[in-house]
Amino acid sequence: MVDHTAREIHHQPQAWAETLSYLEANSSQFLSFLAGEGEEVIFTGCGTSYNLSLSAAALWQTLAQTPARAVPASQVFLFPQTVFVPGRKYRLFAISRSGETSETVQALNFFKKNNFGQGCALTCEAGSSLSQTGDLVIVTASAREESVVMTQSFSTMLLSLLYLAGRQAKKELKLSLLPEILSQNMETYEPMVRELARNLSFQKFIFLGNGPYYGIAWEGSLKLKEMSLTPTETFHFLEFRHGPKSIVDDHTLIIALTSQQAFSPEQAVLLEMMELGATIFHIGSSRLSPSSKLFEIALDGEGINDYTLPILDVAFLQLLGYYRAQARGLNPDQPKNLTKVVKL
Ligand code: F1P
Repeated sequence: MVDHTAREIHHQPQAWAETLSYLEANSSQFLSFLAGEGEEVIFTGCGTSYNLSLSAAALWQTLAQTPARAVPASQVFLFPQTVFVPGRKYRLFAISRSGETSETVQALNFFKKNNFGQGCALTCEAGSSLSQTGDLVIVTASAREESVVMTQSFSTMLLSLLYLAGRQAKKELKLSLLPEILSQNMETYEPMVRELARNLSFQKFIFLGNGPYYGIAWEGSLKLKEMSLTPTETFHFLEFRHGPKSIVDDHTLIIALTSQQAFSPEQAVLLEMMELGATIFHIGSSRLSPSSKLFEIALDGEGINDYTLPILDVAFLQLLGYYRAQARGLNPDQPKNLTKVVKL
């Protein structure tokens, strides 16, 4: 039975390709927005769209070399003094698949009403409330979803922000290679991820990521939680040593998103956790030493770097959540307690 979630996870390469064409065709409009005033860039959203903001901020600051940070939409209007400094100008990216999440719409309206700067609405839904408010509106319609949980919408909207950051930085990221890279590697590694997800002996799930991978780790953590009703935790790699590692045992699965920049210290953490009994699901460019407690996806080659690898990682985490939900007899299309949009 092909359900919405499975179909949308597998549609990501096509959504990416179509969206890159859309971005290229409208790039002059987007780049003129970016040329405007704004000392710092704020990315905001809720749930998955906040996780997206975490990665987007890390990628943006690195590439565009302007200060960038991620803030949950509610904080924009509940604690504005912790987000904005009076007198400074900002650029806000309000991110929402539906374009109807109350907090995100309220955040963009609050930002504009208080004249903090220019606001961009990034959504999959043309004509949504959010899209009526942005000074700039980016609609990734190719990533529209029927599912409750966000999958292709997350990676496609993040890819759009990476595209803009790369254009801002005048850096050629070869993003057009990514759809085929993802398509080939999903076909190669999906069976392994499905086998891992079906192992119901794991009781603790820890997600680790650094820099732009940290938001991806949070997103993988949320996917597993939403779809399979599994408690999860998320840390920066080395933070995990400072106490939380106390819970590691033979029933612990660590999902590790290593980087090219900090692979050596990340690898050291993983070797230590394997000695404590953990099984590792590793996605990265370099390989760890073979082990019976290691499931590994190695992604390397042209077009794969610490800008693009975070976006490639997320599809495998979506598959982990999807297949564990199935293994637990749950319907990923109808996650317990959740609705497609949270309207207050
Ligand atoms: C945000 C969100 C999702 C969550 C669920 C409810 O949606 O909180 O992150 O997974 O689907 O909505 P949106 O603002 O991006 O539409």
